[in-house]
This record gives sequence, C-alpha cells and structure tokens, in this order.
Amino acid sequence: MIKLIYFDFNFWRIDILRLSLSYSNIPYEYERILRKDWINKKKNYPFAQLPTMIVKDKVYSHTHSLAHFCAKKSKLYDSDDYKAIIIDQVLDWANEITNKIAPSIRAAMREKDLKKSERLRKKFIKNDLHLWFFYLESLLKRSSSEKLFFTDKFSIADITAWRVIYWFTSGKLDLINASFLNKLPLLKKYYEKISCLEYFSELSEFKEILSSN
Ligand SMILES: N[C@@H](CCC(=O)N[C@@H](CS)C(=O)NCC(=O)O)C(=O)O
Repeated sequence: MIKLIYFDFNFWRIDILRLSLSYSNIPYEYERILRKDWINKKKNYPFAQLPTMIVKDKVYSHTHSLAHFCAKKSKLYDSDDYKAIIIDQVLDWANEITNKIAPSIRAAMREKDLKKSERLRKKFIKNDLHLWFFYLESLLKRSSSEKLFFTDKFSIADITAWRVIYWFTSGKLDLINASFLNKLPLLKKYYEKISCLEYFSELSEFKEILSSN
C-alpha cells in the first residue's frame, strides 16, 4: 500500500500523485498534516518537506521523483525516452513556476507581510506569469502533434499541466485573473479539453479539488 503525506490543503504537488494513482485504481492511504503540527513533525521527513511517500516501510520525497514513481505504477509515464523527457519537462516547469511565485506566497503566509506579498506578486505578474505559461504552451506546440496531450497520449504531464493551470486560473491567487490565459489560446483550449475528459473529470479527487476553497 502506498501512503502519501501532505498538509491539510490541496496543492498540485500532492494532487498529481493522488490523481495519477486514482486514474489507475491504485489504492493509497493519505495522511494530511495540520500546519500547526508541522514544526514538531518536520524533522521526521527526509528533506524536511512535503509531499512524502511511504512504500514498504521506506520513505521517499521530492515531487518529481514521487510523480515519476506514481505515474509508472499508473501507466501514466512513458517507456519511450523521447516522450519521457517531455513529461519530465512539464514536471520541472511546474516546479519552476512554483518557485517563481513562492516568495509572494511566503511573504503573506509565513511573514504575514501583505505589503511585501503584493509587491512580490506584482513583480511575478510582470516578469514571469505570461512568460512561464508561454513556455508551457511552446512545449505543447513542439511536443504534440494533435495538441490534445503533451505526448499525444494522456499522461502525468497532462495531469500536472491541468492542475497547475487550474491553480493559476482559479482566482485563489491574489491579483491573478484567469484572463491571462486568453493570450495563450492553444494552451487555453488544451486546458478546457483536459478539464472535460470524462475519465479524468469523473475521479473523486478531481471533483474534490474543484470543490475545495
Ligand atoms: N523539493 C520539494 C519541495 C517541496 C516543498 O516546497 N514543500 C513545501 C510545501 S509545498 C513544504 O514542505 N514546506 C514546508 C517547509 O519547508 O517547512 C519537492 O519537490 O517536493
């Protein structure tokens, strides 16, 4: 049995693992750690970060590594090296854009400095928001012939791209309006199609992500 551990809120780092396993009906256990308990628990995890996964009494971390493992188990990775490297780039893109927006989130959540957060968020919007989604759209353009899936076959790359685009267009990020995607019509169309895939949108995890605050 695979055990996944994350905080008590939904985020792409954990959701891509849950969605991937659920897609292939692989059972998993999910432990949600309360933020207030983290300070005492942090030291118990190999890189002092979440998500973490436990399989056969061994502990593993880092989103990309865990996604690779779960996607392989779920048949959502690719045995072709040239497809696998496309998937890996989408996972790395998700990490990169997260690292770009993270300082503005950290300023609000940890430092409780809303002025600083606003300043950093505006800087992110000016320098990185369009640029990093443009990079993703360009990757889709050059990787996919049908423009339906990154590797022309549903994979963890599509789950990841969908989850991160959802995050940025959901209105949950202050000052970021979903309309930024209008300037990237190919990516917007791709996102809308992935959102409507029956075998994906019917997953209980998908519905839970959409219904959470
Ligand atoms: N390199 C890690 C980064 C994970 C990460 O940044 N996790 C954050 C939550 S999204 C975390 O654990 N923050 C709490 C802390 O660092 O104390 C990965 O790829 O999973």
